[in-house]
Amino acid sequence: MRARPASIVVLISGSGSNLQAILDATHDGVIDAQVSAVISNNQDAFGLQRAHRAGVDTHFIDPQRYTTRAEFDLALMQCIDRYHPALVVLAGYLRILSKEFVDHYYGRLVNIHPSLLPKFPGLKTHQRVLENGDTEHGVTVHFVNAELDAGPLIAQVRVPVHADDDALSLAERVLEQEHRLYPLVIKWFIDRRLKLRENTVLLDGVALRSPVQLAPDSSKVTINGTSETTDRTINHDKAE
Ligand code: NHR
Ligand code: GAR
Repeated sequence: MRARPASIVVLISGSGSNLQAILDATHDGVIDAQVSAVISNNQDAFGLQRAHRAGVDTHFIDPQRYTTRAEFDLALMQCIDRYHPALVVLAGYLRILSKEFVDHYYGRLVNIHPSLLPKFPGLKTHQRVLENGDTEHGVTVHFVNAELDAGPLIAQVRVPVHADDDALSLAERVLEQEHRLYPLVIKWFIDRRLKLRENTVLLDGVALRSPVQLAPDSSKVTINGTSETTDRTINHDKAE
């Protein structure tokens, strides 16, 4: 038991639909924590309105006011640390973070990336998947390190690519899965089932040899190649 609910700080740059899924899961008691602040590098991010509506503190930190990335990231860290977060969540945050920032939060900083990492790090993933002729695409949640989209992988959902897909239809199919996967992984972390030790991801004390796979259409999860019915992982008891 914690004296107070654990604190989560979410960084966004845009629409904030993943933020919304996280806010919903904290309000429903699925995630036993509160989002204590939402911070954006973009004043017009719709996610700031979502946070405001949910009664969560919001901050806009203006990159233009800082001459270097290091200074901007320092201001960001100072803003975040006032909230003593157990976890810092990147949810559509579009600025690369300095090594200083990443080291400061190592092991409690996660990102959701719209591809099956290590395939397609970086931006415009949906378009690149189509151009590459892939028949499968998906989403990955990972711990963040100083290398872009190359931190230790936690979990994925795979989705099919359809012959008539464009980047938008594909993005929608992936986003729907992001909204399932991210709250689940955050719940694991807050429940202290998910940890980073050295560079190894542990779930319930078991080292992951490959990212956990969540089925796109059921609550089945596959851990190190073994599938489980997910009483333990998904049909979690909701907090009263
Ligand atoms: N920072 C570090 N150190 N490591 C990661 O893995 C990070 C990160 C910061 C953000 C999210 C990431 C993604 O999921 C993320 C992961 C921004 C860019 C980028 O090129 C790339 C990947 C991600 C986020 N940003 C440009 C920049 O110069 C700006 C692009 C823009 O503003 O449109 O920061 O994909
Ligand atoms: C999501 O698809 C997320 O995976 C992606 O941006 C979208 C944000 O949507 N993130 C990146 O591409 C990070 N570079 P949201 O603002 O509605 O959550």
